[in-house]
Amino acid sequence: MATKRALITGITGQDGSYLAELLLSKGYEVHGMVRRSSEEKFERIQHLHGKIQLHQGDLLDQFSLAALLNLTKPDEVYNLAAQSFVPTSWNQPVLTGEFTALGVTKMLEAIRHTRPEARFYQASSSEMFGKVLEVPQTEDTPFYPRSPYGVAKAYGHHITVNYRESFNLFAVSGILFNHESPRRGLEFVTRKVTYNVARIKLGLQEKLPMGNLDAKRDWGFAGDYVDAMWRMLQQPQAEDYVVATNETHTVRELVEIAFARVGLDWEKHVFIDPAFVRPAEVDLLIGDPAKAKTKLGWEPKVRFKELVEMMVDADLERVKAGQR
Ligand code: NDP
Ligand code: GDR
Repeated sequence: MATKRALITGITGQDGSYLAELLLSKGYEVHGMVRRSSEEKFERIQHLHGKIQLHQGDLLDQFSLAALLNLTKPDEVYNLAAQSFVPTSWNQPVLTGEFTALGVTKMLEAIRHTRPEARFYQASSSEMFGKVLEVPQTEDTPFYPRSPYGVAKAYGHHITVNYRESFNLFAVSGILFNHESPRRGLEFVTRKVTYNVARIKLGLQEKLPMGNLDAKRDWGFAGDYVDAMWRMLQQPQAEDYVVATNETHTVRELVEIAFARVGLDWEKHVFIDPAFVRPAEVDLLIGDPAKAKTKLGWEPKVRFKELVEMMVDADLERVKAGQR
């Protein structure tokens, strides 16, 4: 069988790095789109150097997308690139809309005109459910986004469905709930907690400022979730799927488990700083992955406590080695 080719936007991000590993392990030729930067670090994919091919492009530049599709001729396109941090979306709502919403249309248009046979995955989000209208949330739960990021992702979802129905593209929207790993960005709550717990344990700092400890999330492991993305593109028909663990936990539980892992009492170190409280909150996210289980044969392997402990352990090693 001919080698399959995949193009990943957002390959330098958490999910991009795990997806690239997965596709390489399946024998794919992996191409990644990266933004031009004055300093190219690409830390998350350093270990894949020589195994993947990187090309410059930007979701804001339609021609760069079409050129990349022409060059790489992918069988599968995974659109993971986005402005993905919810609080930033209140400070930069227009930019978030340009990347996270219109960027999807730009990619879909590029596919439609240059590579219509490619299968397309759009990284949609549980943030679209926002002020939830149903518990747990399924593929049929209506959206009620609570941030400019959630609004932009809802646009990305609908335009993906629309291009599938209008132009018969194989385009799917994966509605993924929060997923984390030792490669998670430092500003997201899980990694913020595990990294700072490691620093506190090693005597490098004393206190940890936090926002809303009552917020609830359905947290899974990024390594498990990229496998669901791939499975969606192997189906006979393009459909949308919820990917989640079907468990919900509070930020307080996250903090408790992380501090307990290193034998510390969180209440002696954590304080609430209003700077980390959001203008509007998503209070109770819990996804029902029944369709993914039945149709994709997908199930989460790593559960919440194991995930948090894995991240604390990894951060302890990193901080000891003087890394971030
Ligand atoms: P990250 O923030 O770790 O990675 C985002 C990626 O997008 C980076 O590679 C970044 O590149 C790239 N990017 C941002 N803007 C542009 C642009 N204009 N042009 C090209 N590339 C750009 O996100 P995750 O890996 O965590 O998430 C992947 C996707 O899944 C995102 O779309 C996110 O919104 C979505 N998602 C994530 C969930 C999660 O829990 N992780 C849950 C549901 C959805 P650079 O390195 O140059 O900044
Ligand atoms: P989220 O992730 O907004 O769900 O988006 P994040 O980890 O930033 O927040 C989760 C919850 O924790 C609460 N919280 C804090 N959050 C941060 N970042 N820092 C804090 O100090 C803090 N204290 C409490 C937040 O209020 C929130 O309720 C992630 C991103 O990956 C999106 O791209 C993705 O679409 C969704 O998950 C699903």
